[in-house]
Amino acid sequence: MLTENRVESSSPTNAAAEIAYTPDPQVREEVKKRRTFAIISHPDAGKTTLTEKLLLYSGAVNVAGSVRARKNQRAVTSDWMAMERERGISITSTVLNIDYRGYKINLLDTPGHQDFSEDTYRTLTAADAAVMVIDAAKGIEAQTEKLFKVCALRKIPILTFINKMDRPGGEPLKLLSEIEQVLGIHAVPLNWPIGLGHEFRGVYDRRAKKAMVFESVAHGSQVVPTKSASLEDAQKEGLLDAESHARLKDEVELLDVAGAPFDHETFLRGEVTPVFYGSALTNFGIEPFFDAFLELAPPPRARLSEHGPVPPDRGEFAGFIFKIQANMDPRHRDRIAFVRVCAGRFVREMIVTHARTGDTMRISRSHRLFAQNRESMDEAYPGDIIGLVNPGNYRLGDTLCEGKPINYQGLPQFSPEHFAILSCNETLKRKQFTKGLEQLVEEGAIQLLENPDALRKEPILAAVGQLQFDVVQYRIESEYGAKTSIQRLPYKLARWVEGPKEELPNLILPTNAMRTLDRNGKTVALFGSQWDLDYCVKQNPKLTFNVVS
Ligand SMILES: Nc1nc2c(ncn2[C@@H]2O[C@H](COP(=O)(O)OP(=O)(O)OP(=O)(O)O)[C@@H](O)[C@H]2O)c(=O)[nH]1
Ligand SMILES: [Mg+2]
Repeated sequence: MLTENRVESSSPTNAAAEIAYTPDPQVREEVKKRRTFAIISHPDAGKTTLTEKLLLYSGAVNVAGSVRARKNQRAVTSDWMAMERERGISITSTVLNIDYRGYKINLLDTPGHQDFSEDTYRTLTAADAAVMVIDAAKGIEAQTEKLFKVCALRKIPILTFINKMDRPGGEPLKLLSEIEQVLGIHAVPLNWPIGLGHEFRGVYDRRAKKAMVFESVAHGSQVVPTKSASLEDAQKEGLLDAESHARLKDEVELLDVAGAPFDHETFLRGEVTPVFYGSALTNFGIEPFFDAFLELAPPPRARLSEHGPVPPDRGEFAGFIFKIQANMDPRHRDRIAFVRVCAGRFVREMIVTHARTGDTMRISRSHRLFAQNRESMDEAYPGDIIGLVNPGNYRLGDTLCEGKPINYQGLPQFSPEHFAILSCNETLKRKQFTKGLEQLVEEGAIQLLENPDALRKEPILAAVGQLQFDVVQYRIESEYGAKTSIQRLPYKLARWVEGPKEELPNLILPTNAMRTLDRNGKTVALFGSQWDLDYCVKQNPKLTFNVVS
């Protein structure tokens, strides 16, 4: 299982004292304006659709696209990869940089499918808050629960958007108690749906005490016309008929009497989640949700390094690489390293230290990212995400900084559970094949092993989820032009073998296990079952078998 195999360094809210610093007033002002958050959930709950609508409401796009766009329809911005558009699912996380109501927002749309959760988990490390999307008809689904736990562990504040209220089946009160029971967090509705399913017409904002009724527009591609009125006047002003008005008043009264009030501090500690109902497809409830999000979500906070938490408002720049992606822009065909700025001011042409290697370098090619598009970025502050052209020396988890080198806490690591041999079908395309594979490994799209005892040295792919194999094959063909074939191997577990140097060659493996080497030359044993692994551990008392390297 994925979560059990995840290994992460200590929590970001470690109690160690902050490192000494002098606050920079200009950086502090910029920090206040930043909101960086990830949208998470089980597949298909509507993350990408919600993302697109936030772009629409911020004015970043004029017409919202759809996930499964027909011929002359616009496709969504954040599913930009060919395979994502073909399958109608998100495969890789996307960064979108938007300005809205004076805030600088970095929005991270993540893939829901568990086979791509390495990417989702890494992206979450770059977020200061999360929006958890729930499909109203389906309730809390498995992957949402897992991702919720990761956020809870990192104490990231979570807002809940209950989506697809336009569909029959979502019972608002039941969903609230499901959140509380399954996830163990208090849920406080900050708005309440007016009508359900086909009758879903609007939301009641409990804090502003205002009813909002929306008018639908074709395909939800534009901002929807909205009428609002106080609860008392909603009928008089023609928003609601007598019956719905009476029902809404009853429901609101019940909530006010029965529910605990919302407390912002408790939310920031991750102990309560504000809940919003809406429909990303029809845009009903998007605007009030977005506004509340800006009011509630926190600006960037101190982030843990090996020297303790580093405050964001110091003058010296520091950031870490949480994602690498090759070939985003077909015009450039290069590799972009995504740097989350965590402290200080970044300016283009700045000289920074690469903390892992100790090298210093000048950063001249820095970009602001909007899905696959980019523009030059001259300046950045905590919360921002910079796209750097990666000549090949950056790795996932690396810290870049000014001044005394620091290393931000590491990215989560995963133990692969699926293994396969990948072969290149065309001898003449061997070079492209090797280059493609190397770059996808650098992205963390797949892990690579080799069998030192095999006669033909063919790469062994190691994945957390099998769909990763499909992605690698598809991308090596479409982005590097080499057709491949794949042969699955019968192993289910990988263990990094460690111990005294002289003991390693004495490793005794059961017959249905395999000895391999990872890219750093470390020994990795692959096993067909837990039983084989347990047996092997007993046979080799001087060696240890670790879940990750
Ligand atoms: N009826 C209805 N359908 C919706 C709504 N929001 C999204 N959908 C549909 O649900 C499907 C999945 O939406 P996506 O936005 O791709 O979901 P996702 O959470 O991004 O999925 P992954 O990224 O693959 O995990 C699409 O067909 C959407 O059109 C909604 O509010 N109502
Ligand atoms: Mg998606």
